[in-house]
Formats: sequence, structure tokens, C-alpha cells
Amino acid sequence: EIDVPESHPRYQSLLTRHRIEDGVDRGITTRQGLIAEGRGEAFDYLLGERTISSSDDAARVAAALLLLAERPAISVNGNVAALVPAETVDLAAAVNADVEVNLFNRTDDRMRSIVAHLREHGTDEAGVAVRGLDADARIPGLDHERATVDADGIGNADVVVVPLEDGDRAAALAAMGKAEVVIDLNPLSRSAQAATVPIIDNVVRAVPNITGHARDLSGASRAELEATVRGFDADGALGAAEDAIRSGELG
Ligand code: PTJ
Repeated sequence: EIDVPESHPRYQSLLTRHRIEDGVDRGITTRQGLIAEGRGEAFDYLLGERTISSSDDAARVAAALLLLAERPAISVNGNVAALVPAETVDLAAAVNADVEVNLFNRTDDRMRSIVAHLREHGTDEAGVAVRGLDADARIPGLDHERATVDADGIGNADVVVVPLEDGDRAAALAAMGKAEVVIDLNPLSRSAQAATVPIIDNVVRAVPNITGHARDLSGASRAELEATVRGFDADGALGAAEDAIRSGELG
């Protein structure tokens, strides 16, 4: 895919950059998305580019919450589509969720390109519904384009996974009474703080990690899943991530 040996110390990070660049070239990711990636990388560097144990715990809780959900949805923006298209489809299949293209900078062209991109990554084969084009519902309290969702998708979902979300929309979804799993590398971001389950990790690691936990928990009873969710301390998870960053122990 890229001409960098796997032994290169920054191999993963270079691969991730390449995917984002490619997303921009294909009209999937915005130039704003490049800036968001840069911000994310800075936090990832400080976290040691690894999944810290509190974030692994949060990923397991997220898996339990998704398995308990009646109508789970996974929100996909231009960065997520570029970075983890196949992994997002795998997660949706593992927890029986819909995926919904939901953009901060919504245009018809980008909506269609991202839906097509997800289909190319096997949604039909996996039996996963791709939503976002109906645009027949609104998130209250946001301006026109950012508020647009599908009634049968995020509109009526009880649990929503929002990777790399902006703070306003994360807060507005939480205000609708939805449980939110937020994946964000910045523990101080408003979206992480609005989350029922914040996962402070790179989306590249977090999405397959939730899927792994979901497979592991697939035989668990409802009571076990509920106990896993109940025992979770969101503020504790945010604090642990901030401590990891401040401690300066790079991986
Ligand atoms: O495709 P669109 O139009 O929906 O736009 C998507 C972006 C991401 C451009 C838009 O939502 C945006 O501008 O987001 P922000 O406000 O820049 O927030 C992005 C957040 O994601 C920041 O808190 C970053 O730390 C975080 N982030 C960036 N890259 C990653 C990440 N978190 C996890 N994994 C990453 N790879």
C-alpha cells in the first residue's frame, strides 16, 4: 500500500496518514479531516500509540452496551470511512448494528461516495444496513446540515457509536437520551466528556478492539452484560487517560 518497511518505528502512523490522504483524493475525507487527524496524532503520540488498559476496559463495556442495545447505530464520517471501513463493517456485523453516514460537512457527493465506499467494504455480504441518505429526521438543537439523520437509523437508535465526533453533536445526541460510545484520542474533548462510554484510543485500534470484545462476550447472559455496563466509571476512564498522557511514559 505504501512504500515504508513494516519495521519503521512510525509505520502505523504513516499508514494511517496515507489512508487519510487517499480519502481526501477520493472525495471522502475533507481537508478539515487532515487537521483533525493531526490533532489526533498528537494525542496518540503522548499516549504512546497504544491502547492503555483503561481504554481496553472501556472497549469491553462498549461491546456489552452494543450487545444489549435494541437499535444500535454506528456513525461514519469522512475520517472513519477512510481509516477503518472494513473494521466498521465487521463491528456492525458483530453487534447487529446499522452503519449511518453522518457528516459534519454534509454534501450529496460526499454522502454518496462514502455509502459506495462502505458497500465496497462488504456491507451487503455482511448483512449490514447502510443508512444516511433518507435524511428524514433531525437532531434537535443543531443547525440544518449537521442535524440531518435517518429516522430509522441514528434518529431512533438507543445506542450510537460516534467516532471522532464534534462536541456539539455529541452533546445534542446525549440530550436526546441516547447512550453514546465516543472514540476520541483527546480525553478533554467535549465529545469524550458527553459520552456514556468514552474510549480514549485511536479509532484504528479501538474499532477492531470493540469487535474482539463483542465476539468474546457473545455467549454472555444479559445479566453479565448489564453488570459489565453498570460497573463502568466514565469519569474514571477519562482521568486514567489524562494521567497516562501527563505521566509522559511513552509506550
Ligand atoms: O467528515 P465530516 O464532514 O463529518 O468531518 C469530520 C471531522 C473529523 C473533520 C469533523 O468532525 C471535525 O472537525 O472534528 P474535530 O472537531 O476536529 O474533532 C475531531 C476529534 O477527533 C478531535 O478531538 C481529535 O483528537 C479526534 N481524532 C482525530 N483523529 C483521531 C481522533 N480520535 C481517534 N482516532 C483518530 N484517528
